Amino acid sequence: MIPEATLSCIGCGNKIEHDRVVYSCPRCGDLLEVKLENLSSVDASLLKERWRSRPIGVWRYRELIPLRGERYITLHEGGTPLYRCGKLARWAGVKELYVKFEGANPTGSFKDRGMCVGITKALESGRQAVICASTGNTSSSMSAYAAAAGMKSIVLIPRGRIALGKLFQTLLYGARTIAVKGSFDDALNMVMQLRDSKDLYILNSINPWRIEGQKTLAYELYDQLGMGDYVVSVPVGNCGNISAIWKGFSELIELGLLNGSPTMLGVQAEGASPFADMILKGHETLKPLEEPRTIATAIRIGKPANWKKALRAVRDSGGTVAKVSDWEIVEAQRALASLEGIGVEPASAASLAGVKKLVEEGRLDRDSTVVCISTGTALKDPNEELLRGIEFSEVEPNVDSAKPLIEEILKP
Ligand code: AN7
Repeated sequence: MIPEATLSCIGCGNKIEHDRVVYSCPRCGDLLEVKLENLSSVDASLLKERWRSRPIGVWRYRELIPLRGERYITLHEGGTPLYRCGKLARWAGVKELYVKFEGANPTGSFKDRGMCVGITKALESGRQAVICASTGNTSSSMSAYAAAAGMKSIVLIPRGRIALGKLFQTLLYGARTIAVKGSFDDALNMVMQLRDSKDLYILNSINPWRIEGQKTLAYELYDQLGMGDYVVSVPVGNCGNISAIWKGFSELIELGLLNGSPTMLGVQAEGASPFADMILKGHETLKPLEEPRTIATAIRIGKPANWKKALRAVRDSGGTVAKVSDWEIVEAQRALASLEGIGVEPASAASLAGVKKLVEEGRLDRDSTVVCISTGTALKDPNEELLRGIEFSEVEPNVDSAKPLIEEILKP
């Protein structure tokens, strides 16, 4: 029932024993992935039966997450709602639109899916501390899961460039936090230079076990929607999540479970779009961006570590990419909240903004069914800039001074 697993290099195919702590191919230096062998010979109907007996969430799918299984660290991640959004479908100009609300995870973002698996693996490794670089959500999530697992955690964040809510969470859950006078890319570079430490376990998304947790989003879509002919729109920063979701779909296809073929759409902010630019220009390699800029701080990333996996996700699924402006992101954030009651942070709104933009550009069929991945909750980033142009009134503390305002609002 449980398939064999190896760590496999996406470049040269080198196979490594899956219990080794290693973040890139020792032979060629390329990215590693956890490879489930012979999936096509697994009894998929038996698998489905087991899944059905468990609540929806990351661990429902534990047969396809090849850990030792002695102990799972969990805060009940995954199992997030999938909303069917008629008003947003009209707003964006497509036939059908769903929002997968990852903000409902324990620390408020999709990172928890990968972190529960990553921290479980970190415990298995016997190392004493976990470490990551982060634009804020990874650090919040890692800090919480390290607390749950009883491990030390160390976080490197770009100083002054992460949302207040995320800084608060990271500190509150107890990570030792180091503010780097530089960018996220600088911080990640620093973390990677510590890769040979025998005390530290790195939990950025170059760690293939993070991807193993995050791929369960695809499994959940299969369980929640049943069919597979949809466009999945994902905000792209370090290129981990889009790669993970496509890995999940690929495995379902290999298992013979998925009817239809999902298409991946990767959305970046205009000022931080090295991945989208690579694809739009037809380049084969990514050209890093020195000074990425966007209001969506979570995806303010100039040198996405997982771009090769993401390129595969877009190409193999027949998908594409989109670039959206900060204002388009803010508009999408407001539409999600005010039309459907779904509060997301700016980076999360990029997925919806990208769908609207592609429809306007004639690159996405209006007849499409779309799933927008909303990666994190609105409470992460309580930000005056994001409220610009939204008014509220102040009155004296008596009802007579409020009445004219209320009458004004109630006017047909
Ligand atoms: C809300 O937390 O990179 O393409 O350090 O927080 O997998 O990087 C966050 C990324 C999308 C992009 N939406 O995902 C970090 C970090 C939100 C995010 C992304 C992030 P990847």
